[in-house]
Amino acid sequence: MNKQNKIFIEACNGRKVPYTPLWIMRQAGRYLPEYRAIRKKYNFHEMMHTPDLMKEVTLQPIRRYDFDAAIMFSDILVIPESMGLNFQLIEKIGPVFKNPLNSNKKINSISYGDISYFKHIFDGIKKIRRELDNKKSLIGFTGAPWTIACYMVEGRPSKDYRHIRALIYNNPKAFHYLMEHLTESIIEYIRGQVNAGVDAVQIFDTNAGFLSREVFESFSFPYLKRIILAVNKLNVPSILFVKGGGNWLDLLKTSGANVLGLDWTINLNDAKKVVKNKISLQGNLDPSILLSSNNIIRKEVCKILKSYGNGYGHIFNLGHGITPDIPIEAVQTVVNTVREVSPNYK
Ligand code: 1CP
Repeated sequence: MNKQNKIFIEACNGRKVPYTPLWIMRQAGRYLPEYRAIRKKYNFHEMMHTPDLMKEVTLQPIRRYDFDAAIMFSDILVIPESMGLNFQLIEKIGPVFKNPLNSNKKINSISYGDISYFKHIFDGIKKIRRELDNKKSLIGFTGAPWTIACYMVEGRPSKDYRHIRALIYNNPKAFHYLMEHLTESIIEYIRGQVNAGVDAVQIFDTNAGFLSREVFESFSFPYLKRIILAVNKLNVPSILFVKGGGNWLDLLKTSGANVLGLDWTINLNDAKKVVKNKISLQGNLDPSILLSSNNIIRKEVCKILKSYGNGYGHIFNLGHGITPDIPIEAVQTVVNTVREVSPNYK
């Protein structure tokens, strides 16, 4: 079956589909008991870089929920690792770098990522694509240069990312040097993902909301556009998720992305008016709703479907990642409701 028959890809391109396809951000993660069982035996890096484990964890949510797309199990921080900056995942903190870029000298010593570092990831993609049903899509992904740079400079998750924000003002040359090296490395990494078999590429700019619109526009957006152009040249849909970018849709719609991922702070109907049906929209249920009763979840999922309304070009998703405390039944309620109710809007 060719790519055109995958419902997720059809929706990315705004074409006719029988129901609204869905997948869930961070669907391959710790809310799943089957993920936790594997995670007990292996560390995060072993899971990312062992093709069979990567395949297994990627397919777990598809087996359980029959989502329309699988997202490859990996992390945005493999890019810094390919540049020689390693991190460890520390319980209750998150990713922590041993040697963050906390001086101009360290930033200026950065060079392009080593593509051979991704070999096992590309092997994993090939294995997943062989086992995944042809009607389902495999989403590859990357972090945006800005979001990745935040972790490299700060060295760990931060409440405000103020050191890298200060760098933009104090040493824009060093900042651009880092962004340039990230952008080129990311483009090579995406090429490898697409060659290995991913059907679409999502770019996560999770930390964009820490910037003013003006700074985002000059210091992050140009790099995003270069990456999107590179994805588009590879003939797979590009999905841009800019967390906190709901108020910047007039700008984001010029990114060249086929799909804009939205967090829950914007109404889908308002967003649809801005993009005028030319760009598909992905989102945007608040993940915290999944901590409520099934009745409430059902009602809120219906509201999202109604807010997009009639027509194509909607991919159902959460407005951000699912958290480990969310009950597995809550996700089943989302899936059932989307499958049952969304055909009414087609
Ligand atoms: O088992 C564990 O303890 C690992 C937790 C975990 C998981 C499951 C991390 C560490 N990363 C991942 C996988 C992951 N990360 C995926 C895989 C596929 C899926 O979606 O199912 C994806 C797409 C990511 C992307 C990612 N990593 C982002 C962007 C998206 C987002 O959620 O905002 C970011 C910011 C990261 C960094 C990161 N890696 C891991 C954690 C806990 C974090 C966030 C740290 C923070 O709070 O800033």
